[in-house]
Amino acid sequence: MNIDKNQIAEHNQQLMAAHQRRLSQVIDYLPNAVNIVQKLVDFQVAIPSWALGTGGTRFGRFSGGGEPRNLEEKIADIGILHALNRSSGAISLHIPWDIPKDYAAIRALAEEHGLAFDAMNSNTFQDQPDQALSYKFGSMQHVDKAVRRQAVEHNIEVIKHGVELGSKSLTVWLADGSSFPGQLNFRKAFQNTLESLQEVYEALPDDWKMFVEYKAFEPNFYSTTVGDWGQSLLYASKLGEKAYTLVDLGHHLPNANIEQIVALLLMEGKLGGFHFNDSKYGDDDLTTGSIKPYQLFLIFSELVEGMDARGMEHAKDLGWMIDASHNLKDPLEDLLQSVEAILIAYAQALLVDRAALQQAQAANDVVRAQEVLQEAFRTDVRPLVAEARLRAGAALNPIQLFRQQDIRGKLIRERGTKTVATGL
Ligand code: AOS
Ligand code: ZN
Ligand code: ZN
Ligand code: ZN
Repeated sequence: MNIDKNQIAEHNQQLMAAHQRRLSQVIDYLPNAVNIVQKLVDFQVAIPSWALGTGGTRFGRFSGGGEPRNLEEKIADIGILHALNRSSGAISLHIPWDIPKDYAAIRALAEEHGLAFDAMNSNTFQDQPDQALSYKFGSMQHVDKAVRRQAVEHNIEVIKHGVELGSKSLTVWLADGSSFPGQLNFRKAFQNTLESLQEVYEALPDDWKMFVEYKAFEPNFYSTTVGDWGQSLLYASKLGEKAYTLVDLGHHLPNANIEQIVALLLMEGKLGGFHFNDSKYGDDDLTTGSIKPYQLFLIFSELVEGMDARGMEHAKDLGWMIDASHNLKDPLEDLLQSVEAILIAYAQALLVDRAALQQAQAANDVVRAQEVLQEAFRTDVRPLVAEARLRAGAALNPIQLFRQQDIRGKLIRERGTKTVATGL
């Protein structure tokens, strides 16, 4: 199942006149529009292999059909996304859900779709059928050294798979923690985890990064051993210069000021990557930008300001990924919406008049500072995002083309209605 260039060209032709009209209105009053469009073309958001199927909740799962049944089909799905928007040019794998049987073939397939291999993800939050020791009471924090050793070895294994594929980073998300007071000695749990992470860090190639992802709660409900950005930063600082904190938007306690967290991590040179999603309550993993688009913009505003201050390249120097689950929507349509929301927030952040904001801050002009931010947030940048797609050879309206071509219908006919994508 491939989308060919003619289908995209035909679709774009139909929408061209309306697009040009909307674009010319925006370009009229945005002096740096051309610049922004190029930055949008360059910006790529990785898609995790586990976001291509229906996630469900612990109460049930309602399969949508046509879901990818193996790594090859997952790559094909992301190939579809990337053909439609030219902004999803990377895949993030999860071991053991995505163990490649033939590295060369998998690399060639990804290349065919223009996809790179983003961060590798390890899994010590589940027991696998052939596993010797259980992670029921944690992995890297475990009181038993043999369990910790098994978790370390698994992570080293994941790095090896990644090296074969050309990935350059490992994301470690640990479910470790406790559900009841007294269950854990916090200090020992921290030290065991640090020691385990150090052993994995030792095995990291020189040009790799390690991302330490934090999460406030779930699956553990009393304490999490990497529970917030302070704990993650402690680990990353103690590990060394190849270790960074990873921010998943859904992993904070309610109302946390994520934009401030991002600003300070960037200041310390310790922000490594992002998992985008949105939520109203906890780790809901809803479509990015569907609940709190203003927060997403404020986060991007800090990212742009902080990265520029450090001379970082927006598109290359942080790992950008979506981490979401789909209970109701078609996963591919949901991912198209998420990527669009990310690009919109990024474009709005690029619009912020930094000089005016600095002036307002220096003068304690609170009203002006708010005006400057909201001027950017309230600008309709959708024509710029669409123009970036047009220039990159993608579709002006990816979801419309996805539906016109009945891509889900074709996938269902090819793969069947009762498909369960491996993973979450
Ligand atoms: C879990 O809550 C984290 O967000 C992980 O980043 C990710 O969802 C998990 O590793 C998927 O397996
Ligand atoms: Zn995550
Ligand atoms: Zn999560
Ligand atoms: Zn999440």
